[in-house]
Amino acid sequence: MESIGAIQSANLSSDLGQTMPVLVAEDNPVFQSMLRSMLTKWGYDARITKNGLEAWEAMQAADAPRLAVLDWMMPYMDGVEVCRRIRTAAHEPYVYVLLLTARTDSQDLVEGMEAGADDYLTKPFNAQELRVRLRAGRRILDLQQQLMEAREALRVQATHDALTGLLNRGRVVEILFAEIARSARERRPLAVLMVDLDHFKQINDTHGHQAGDAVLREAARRMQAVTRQYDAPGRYGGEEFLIVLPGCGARDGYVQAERIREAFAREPFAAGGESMAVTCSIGVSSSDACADGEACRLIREADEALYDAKNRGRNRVAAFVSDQPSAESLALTKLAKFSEA
Ligand code: GH3
Ligand code: MG
Ligand code: MG
Ligand code: MG
Repeated sequence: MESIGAIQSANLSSDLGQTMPVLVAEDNPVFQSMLRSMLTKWGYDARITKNGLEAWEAMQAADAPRLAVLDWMMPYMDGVEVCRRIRTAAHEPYVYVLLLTARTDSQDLVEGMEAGADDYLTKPFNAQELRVRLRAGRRILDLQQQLMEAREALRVQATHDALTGLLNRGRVVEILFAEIARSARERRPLAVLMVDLDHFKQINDTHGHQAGDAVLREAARRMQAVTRQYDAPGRYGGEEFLIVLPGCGARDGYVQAERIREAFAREPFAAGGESMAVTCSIGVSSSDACADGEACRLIREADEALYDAKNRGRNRVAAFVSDQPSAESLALTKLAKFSEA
């Protein structure tokens, strides 16, 4: 018996030290100060409000407590209504609600629980009972937290490339579709870059596959370092990367591609204790006035431009030039000739 009691109190004392915020809504000053001193003693950060309206306002804050002890009978708004509002707002993370009441009728209990309360305690209550019920609430919240973290980890896994940490092909193409729709709506330009490492097979053959992997990671890091936060670099295939540049026309896309090319060529890569020169070729396509559903065209044109950059000797940027070149694409061709010279 004694050992069980000892284990239980050891468990309970673990709620000391962690100051978990608890929202308290209680209009009676005696209960208010009682709750404040009990919760503080148990290691909670008690945030006392004096009525339902104050409690509901406190729950709107970004860092609102996830554990709430609500008195039923209060002026302005009762605890059941606060609870109903919390549930209607479908708070995430979940808010665990413990209702306090002097009512004992089982019909009252039904009403309180139906409003979305998780638990119920009748006044006057036993302090230890409140303490263990709060602990039960915390266990539920911990489980929910773990569930949310697992869900988030799965989401990251499903949308990111495991080797480089960049967006994966599915996600970056999805973003391209969304950004095309947005730029069609907002009449903003959009550029797409297709980046391909030069002679990457040789790197694998000479330094081994693991060094090749390290080069891919470093390539991803350099691309991220020079792209804006709202640009979306993704791993399109083995050593090919697709970058969506919202708001960039042909010229801005070209400049951005040059920046990436330069970030590769500037300094040798370190992989597997060795240092090696790594370059990339980049194809640029763009649309000044996107029409919905142009994703395939932009990818194809970036690919064609990339092919052109490879043919012209690698470590260079090429912009897609259509059969009927616009003044801007002609200027870009000149710019490309100039930077090659
Ligand atoms: P080019 O300049 O024409 O692009 O030549 P390349 O050698 O880069 O192109 P190629 O398509 O011939 O070879 C790409 C190589 O990339 C072949 C493949 O083994 C390698 N590769 C693809 N994915 C990975 C990966 O995840 N890790 C490593 N280490 N190598 C990869
Ligand atoms: Mg009251
Ligand atoms: Mg390659
Ligand atoms: Mg390739």
